[in-house]
Amino acid sequence: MSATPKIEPMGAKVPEPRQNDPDTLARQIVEKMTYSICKHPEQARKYDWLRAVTLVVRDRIIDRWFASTDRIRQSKDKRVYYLSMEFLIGRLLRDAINNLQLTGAIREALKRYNVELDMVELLEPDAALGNGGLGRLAACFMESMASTGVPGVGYGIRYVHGFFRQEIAEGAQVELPETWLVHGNPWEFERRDSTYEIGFGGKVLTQQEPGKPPRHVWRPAERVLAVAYDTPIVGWRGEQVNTLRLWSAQAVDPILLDAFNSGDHIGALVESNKAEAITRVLYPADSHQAGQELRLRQEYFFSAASLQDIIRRHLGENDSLDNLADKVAIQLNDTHPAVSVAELMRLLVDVHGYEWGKAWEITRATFGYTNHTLLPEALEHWPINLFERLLPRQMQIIYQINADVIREASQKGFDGSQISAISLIDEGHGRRVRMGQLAFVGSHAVNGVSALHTELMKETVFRNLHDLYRDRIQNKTNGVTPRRWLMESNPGLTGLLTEAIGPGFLDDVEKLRDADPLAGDAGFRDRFAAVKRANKARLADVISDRLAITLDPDAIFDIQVKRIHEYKRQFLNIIEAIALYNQIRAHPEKDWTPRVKIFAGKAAPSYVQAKEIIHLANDVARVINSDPSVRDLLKVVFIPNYNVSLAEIIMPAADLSEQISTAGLEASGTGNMKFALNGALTIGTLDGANVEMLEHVGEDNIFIFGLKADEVAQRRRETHSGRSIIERTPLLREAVNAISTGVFCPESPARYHTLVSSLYNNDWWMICADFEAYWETQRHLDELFLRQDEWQAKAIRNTARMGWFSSDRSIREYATDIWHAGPGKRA
Ligand code: H2P
Repeated sequence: MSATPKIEPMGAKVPEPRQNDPDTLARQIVEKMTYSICKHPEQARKYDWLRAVTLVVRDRIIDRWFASTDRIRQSKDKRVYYLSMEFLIGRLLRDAINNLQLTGAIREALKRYNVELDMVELLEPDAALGNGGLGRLAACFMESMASTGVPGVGYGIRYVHGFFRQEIAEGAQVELPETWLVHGNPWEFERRDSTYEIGFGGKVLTQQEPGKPPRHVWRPAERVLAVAYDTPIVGWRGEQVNTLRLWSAQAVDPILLDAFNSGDHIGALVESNKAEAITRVLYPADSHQAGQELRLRQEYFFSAASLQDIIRRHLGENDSLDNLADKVAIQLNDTHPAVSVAELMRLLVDVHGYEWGKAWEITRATFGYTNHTLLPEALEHWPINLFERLLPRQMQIIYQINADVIREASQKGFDGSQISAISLIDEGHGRRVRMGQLAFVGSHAVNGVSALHTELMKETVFRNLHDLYRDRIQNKTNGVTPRRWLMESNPGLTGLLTEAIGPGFLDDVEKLRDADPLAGDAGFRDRFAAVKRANKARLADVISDRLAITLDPDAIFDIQVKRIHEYKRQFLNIIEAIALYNQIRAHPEKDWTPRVKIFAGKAAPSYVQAKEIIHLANDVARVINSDPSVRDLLKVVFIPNYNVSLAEIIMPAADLSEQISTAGLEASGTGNMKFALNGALTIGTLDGANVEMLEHVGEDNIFIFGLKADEVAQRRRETHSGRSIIERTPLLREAVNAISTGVFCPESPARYHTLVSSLYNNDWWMICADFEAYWETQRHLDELFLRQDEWQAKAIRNTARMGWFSSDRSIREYATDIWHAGPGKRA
């Protein structure tokens, strides 16, 4: 037999220096339009242009993708696998064009056909495969791994319907399905050759040979196929392209022909529907335990597929799994993929014949776990009977891990209550598997996402596990990618900074520090303010188009955008808006600083209070915006359907960023970083990463108010109530009365009864407790805004000092301290 001839892919070794001049690009766009889309360029519709441009850019990415994959394979470097149930990516075209530095040339090329690049970019649907901060962080991390040269692969789920589309009907949130795949997805490549079978249910057979440990064989009752779809993630300057691999579920038999032929046309499809349901919809709950069987199926499905894929790749390049932890780091993004710990143990012990102790050593050395929240309702735990029915062998393994952990704790002298806190099984609430505990014990490193959050993890949720494994918890403060959140979303500021301090900050964002002294330069301050004003005008246009509300770009743009949650306290912000409204009407003679309060965000469909907060914001907006007595002084806006693309317009347009969570509850925040990087001042509590922002930007440039985390905990222990505070605080009392007497909803005056009574009763979120401090700080900011020189100087210092909050820095820390991988750790 003759040897297989070696065929080099085009451009794989040295990415062929494709011509990137506008002429070549223009010609190639028309070529794609003709031969790939089959449209005469004169008949091309808008979406055809999007597709043609994407395909031209994609060709350039593929060259680099091959080169990166080859380089990683040959170097045998350790790979990093980021397992995440959510990747909130947004649009990819602008990101790719920017990172390949093709923006100017493509804009020019399209102009030849009278097509605007901006128009084309706006047509791309957002890939909204995530709920909020956790999913967006995963997307920033993917981009930063590619930009910093970490050989990273993201694993997740290819949801057919991502995060729901939010409409506001008569003030209330309505959820509609989101359909990002209707026009096809030119970024993804289906990989039929990477298809795995995933089992559910069934039974475990135990084989016992004399003198040997028992062997367990899982015989699942149900099988589903996991099919891979790959999306390239282009790093800065296109030097490395990594892969995001998303799994789609399919039935092993697409149709049961026997059933179909006997006339049962619906029954013939039941199995395939059941299989495909696994990856059909993203669960729209952020900090709430979803609790349904489908969710556990999703978690196991993508964990098991990813592990099979990782092991196949490893065994293709290594003789055995003995060195798995030297070549592979797997990061669990929250507890959602925590079942991977039990699954890897099953694969090592049952399938690859490892002895239990050795398997545990490999497993622990391979996994790292990131915790993103301390909220008890978000810590996943599954009823034992559900877990056992769906994953019988994994349940046995969890019991065995638990027995080992409990033995270790007893040997170290832990008492009964400490052991029950450590146990992987919660005996108190109808017996449940605790996924946080499983992820913790199965990982060599456990991290929080800001300094404060990490300390609180040690003191609260993982107190006893931290006592047992003292070196395991470490901190990795979140970050955001400066490519998307500065260069792409704020070209005006990027241009100004490049002129002023040179382009060095594009490669190393910490060099923004060089702009710090410019806070003292009046000319620079004016130009900085002009950029901000233009960004505010751009947002005002969007709001005018969507909501027919006219805004004055010279007013303070005071913005709170994020998931709607009681602990994030949009309610506090709304109450302050009402109090301000009352004061402006009571004292029209005062010199009020014009202010626009902007809100956006989605509530989990089942989260009643959060939906009421959205309703209230819209009711308040309607009344205030139609009251001529405050016309130019106060406006309230709720922008529907907050998503990544809208955030890219909002972040650069803020004067003031609201980061006002009840202290101790926001693990980090990342919106706080995006705003400040774009020159907004922050009003916030001493919570999450605000604490480190204070350290970096300096106390004169950030506005911190309110109770601290330990004070909140103390008040909660003292059964604090809001009633006495409301009674003694006239501003608060009037605002709360206005809500409870139906001023904002005369058609249904009792609408906010529950929300208001939550304030009077326990004031759990410390809204009443923090109101006065918040109000005072806001009035101080009103005055400051009138002194524009001072305000702009502080804004410049924010931009200049936020470089540390780049996700490149976060990724380097993960790579060094947890993964032992990346450019600094070449094998
Ligand atoms: C969560 C935390 C944030 C954190 C983010 C990423 C779960 O995001 O609450 O404080 O910054 O993860 O670590 P979110 O609330 O937006 O869903």
